[in-house]
Formats: sequence, C-alpha cells, structure tokens
Amino acid sequence: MISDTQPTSLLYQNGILERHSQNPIISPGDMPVRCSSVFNCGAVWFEDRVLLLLRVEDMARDNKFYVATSEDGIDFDICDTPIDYPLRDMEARYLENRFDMRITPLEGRFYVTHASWLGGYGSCIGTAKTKDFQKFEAVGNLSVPSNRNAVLFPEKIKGRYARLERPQDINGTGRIWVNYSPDLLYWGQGQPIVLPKTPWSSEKNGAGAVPIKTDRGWLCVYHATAKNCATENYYLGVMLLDLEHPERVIAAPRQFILQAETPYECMGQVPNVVFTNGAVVMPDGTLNIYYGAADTRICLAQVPVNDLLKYCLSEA
Ligand code: BMA
Repeated sequence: MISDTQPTSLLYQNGILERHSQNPIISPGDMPVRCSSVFNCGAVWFEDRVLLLLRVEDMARDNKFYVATSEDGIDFDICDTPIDYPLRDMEARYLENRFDMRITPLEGRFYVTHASWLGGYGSCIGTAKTKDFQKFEAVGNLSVPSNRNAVLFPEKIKGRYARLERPQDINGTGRIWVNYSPDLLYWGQGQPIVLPKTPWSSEKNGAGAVPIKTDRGWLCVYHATAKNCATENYYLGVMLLDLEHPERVIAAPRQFILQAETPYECMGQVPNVVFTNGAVVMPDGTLNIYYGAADTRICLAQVPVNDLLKYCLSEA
C-alpha cells in the first residue's frame, strides 16, 4: 500500500506531472496497421511489464484494440493483430463505436470496462474479463444509457464491488458517481462524488485511471473539461476518496495537474485533449500516467506516487 510518509523526491515547480521526453511514446505510424489515431489506452502491470490496450481508428475510422507491452513502460512492442473483444447482442445490432477501455486487476483476473456507443441509444458501459489478454469473456449485459467512464475498484469495498462511472446529467454533461454491486452484474446504491467547482471542470468530469489504494484513501486521477470560445479543453485532476466510503472526498485540489499545452496535445483529431484511462505504479514507485493527446497519440506523464498523494493532501 502507498504511504504519504515516504520521502518526497520531486520539487513542484510549474507542474505536478513531468511529461516524458520521448513523448509521444506511441503514434499512428508506430502501429502495425494504417491508422489515423491512437486513442487513450487502458494500462496495467502484467507479467513484469506494462500492458496497454490501445484503441486505434483505422483509415475507415473503424475501431480496433491492440495490446502493447513494455518492460520500462516507455518503449512498447505492439502486437500485430487486434484483440478479439466480445460483442454483445445489442452491440452486434447497434454498435457505432467502443472506446475508453480501463483495466482493473481484481480477484486474480483482469476486468476491462469500456463504453459502447449504440446508434439511437447513446453510451452504455460494458465489462469483460480476461486472464491473459488473448481470450476475453463478457461479464453481464451492457448498462442502460447514458453512462460511460466506468472504472472498477481493484477490490471489494465493505463486501461489495464498486466502480466509478459517469451517468449523463440533465444538461447533457456528466459528473463522477460511485456505484455498487454484489456480483458485477447488478449495480445500484449509486452516489455522486462532489468535487470543488473550478473554471477547468465546469463542463464535465469523469473517472480516469483505476483508483490506487494508499493508507490515506483511494488516489484517483480523473479528467474534466471546460469550454472556451473556440474549443472544449480537457484537463487532468487528482482526488483522494475515503477507503470505505469512496463517495466521500478526502481531498481534491482546486488546481489541475495537467492541461493540453504542447503541440502534440493541442493538434490532432480533437485538439486540446489530455485524457487518461490508465496509470501504472512502477516498481520504483513512479506513477506512469498514460494519456491520449489530442485523440491522436499516446503520451506519458510521470510523478512519484507518494508525491502525488502528498500534493493531494497538502491542497486539501
Ligand atoms: C471523451 C472520450 C475520450 C476522448 C474525449 C475527447 O468523450 O470519448 O475517448 O478522448 O472524449 O474527444
């Protein structure tokens, strides 16, 4: 478990996160298929490597998902063929798009959550499980619309499975909720997570990476958006949630931890987007946050995980 008593090794200057000098670490030209975009990926530690599930949009703008692995978390080997991800009945009939896969290690398996966009219905949450990232099995049906940005906690909380999710608000935007299940099939007893109102999160917010268990609470990197006169800009923020009652916010700094500002984040299919679905705590305690930049390429931002925890608590 991560603790905030470990020594601080990063001096905060302009930002909390450090962008990797090799960014973008995966671009469309690196893929084994001709494609226009590599979107935000799920990320997990698997067999002594970082494993990413990359969403790729090919030249027909069809989506495929590829596994990539790396020992150092920076240079990735990308599998030649896309994964075979289960298609449910509703998806077979209405699917337009699947996106935003997150990977949670839970009870000896890996659970992948994704959003399915069904024509005429909108966004639904789906879950699949795998042991090896080769064979995937659907878990239950899709959620009813409109819901997305689902990420499972890596363990049961007070006897129930828990996930963060983002049901649609009345005005078409959305906020993060926590929801519970006895069996990963039936979900209920949901409660909103109330975050501070800030100018960078005025439009929507949603879960990002899988919550990281620390001795002070669940450390969560999330995304938020705000509109300006030209675009809707994406930001990353951090929050700490109570270990036993994750709907209770222990700390949520008012400042964002990452905004789109480099050319690779500001130019692409959707400009001014930094969006994470996955972060991995490396063996040396560095948190590797993998994020999609401008919906076109994958980038890496890093911070010692206990520094992020301390920062979160110091801003509470
Ligand atoms: C969200 C998701 C993300 C994407 C973002 C910006 O709704 O679809 O995959 O990065 O929009 O386009």
